[in-house]
Amino acid sequence: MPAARLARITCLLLFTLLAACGESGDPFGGSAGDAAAPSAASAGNDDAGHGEQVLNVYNWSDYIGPDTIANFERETGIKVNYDVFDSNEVLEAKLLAGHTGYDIVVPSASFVARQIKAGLFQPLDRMQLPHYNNLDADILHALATYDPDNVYAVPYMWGTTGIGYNVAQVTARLPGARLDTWGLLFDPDTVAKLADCGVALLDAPSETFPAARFALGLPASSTSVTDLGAAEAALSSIRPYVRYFHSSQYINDLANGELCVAMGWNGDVLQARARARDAANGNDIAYVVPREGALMWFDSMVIPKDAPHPANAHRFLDYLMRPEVIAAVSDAVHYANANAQATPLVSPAVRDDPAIYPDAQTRARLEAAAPTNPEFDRLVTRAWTRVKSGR
Ligand code: SPD
Repeated sequence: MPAARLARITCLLLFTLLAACGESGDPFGGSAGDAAAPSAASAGNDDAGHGEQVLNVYNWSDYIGPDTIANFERETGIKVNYDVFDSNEVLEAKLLAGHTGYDIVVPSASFVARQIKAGLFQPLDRMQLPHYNNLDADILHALATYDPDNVYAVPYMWGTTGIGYNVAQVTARLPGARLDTWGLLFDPDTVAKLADCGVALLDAPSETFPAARFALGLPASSTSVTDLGAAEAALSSIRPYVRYFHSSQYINDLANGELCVAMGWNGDVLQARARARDAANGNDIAYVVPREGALMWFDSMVIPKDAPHPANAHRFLDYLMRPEVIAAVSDAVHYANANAQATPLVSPAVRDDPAIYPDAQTRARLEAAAPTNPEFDRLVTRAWTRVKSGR
C-alpha cells in the first residue's frame, strides 16, 4: 500500500479517536467466553522464576493465521495454550473476575481505557520488544487516547462494524433497494422481508446500540438516556425478525446460506465470503459500511497483571511485530494490521480491498468507538437483556 494512503488512514484514525474524546478532550469522559479457565491456567508458573515454556493466550475467534501459533512454538519451544472469545463483554467479565491464568488478552481499545484504570494489566517492557518500532506511529498515537504513552497496549488489528449480506437472497427480497443502509436491519418493514432467509445481530451491546443510534440519526456514542431508550425501542421493534444474537456463528452461517443478513465485523464477513468461495456453494457475500455511518475500532494486546508467563508474553508480542508474521495474519483474517512495515507484505487482494482498507468516502462515515463508561453501561446491559428476551 502506498505510504500516503496508509498515512491518510491513520490520520483518520487519529481524527476520529480525538473526536470521540468529546469537547472536554477527556477520552474517559470523566468517569471512571466463553472459554472456561484457560486450558493451561493450572500449568501457570512464573516463567521468569521457573523458565516454564508455556504461554496462555486469549484472543478473539477467527483472528490468527493458520500457522502463526505453530510457527511460534517451533521457533521458541514455547507451548501455546490458545483460547478464544467473541465479544469484549465476555473478555471483560473474565478479567474483572481475576486470576484468568492468561498471559495475553486482546480487548478493543475502547474497553482498554477503563481496564487500565481498574489495574488489570502490567506495563510493557519495551526492552523485550525489539520490533516495537515497526508499529505504525499514527496508530500508536491514536491508541494513546485510551492508553496514555502506550504503556500497556500493543495494537493488533483494526476494522469496522457493518452489515454482511447474501447478495442474491437479499436482492431477491428487496428488488431495486439500496443495501448500504442500517435500514436493512433496523427498518421493521424491511427486515420483516428478510426474516425467512435469516437475520442475525452481534451479541454485543457495545455494537448493537451504536448501530441503532446510527440508524436513527443519533450520535453513535451518545450517553443520553433518551437516546438509549430510542435505540432500545428500535432494537425491540426488530426483535421478532432476528433469528439469533451471536458474535461469531454468523461467519459460517453467511457462508453456507443459513443467514442472509448479519450485523458483523468487516474481516469476519469477508472470511464468510472466502469460505463460500472455497466451498463453491454459490453464496456471494458482501460487506457494507452503511451510509448513515459505522463504528471503527482497533483491538490491542495486553498482559494481565497476574500473567504467569510475562517474559513469554513479550516474546509472542515481539514475534507478532515482525512484518512477515503479522502480514500473514492479515491475509488470513481479512483485517488491517497496525504494523507500518507489514503493509507492503500484505497480499494485494487484502491490501486493495476497500472493505478492509476503506476508501476516503467510506472513511468519512466512520466514527471511532468511544471509551466505555461503566455507569452508563449498566443501563445498556439491562436494556440489552430486555431486547434479547423480548420483554
Ligand atoms: N473474529 C475477530 C473479530 C474481532 C472483532 N473485534 C471487534 C472489536 C469491536 N469493537
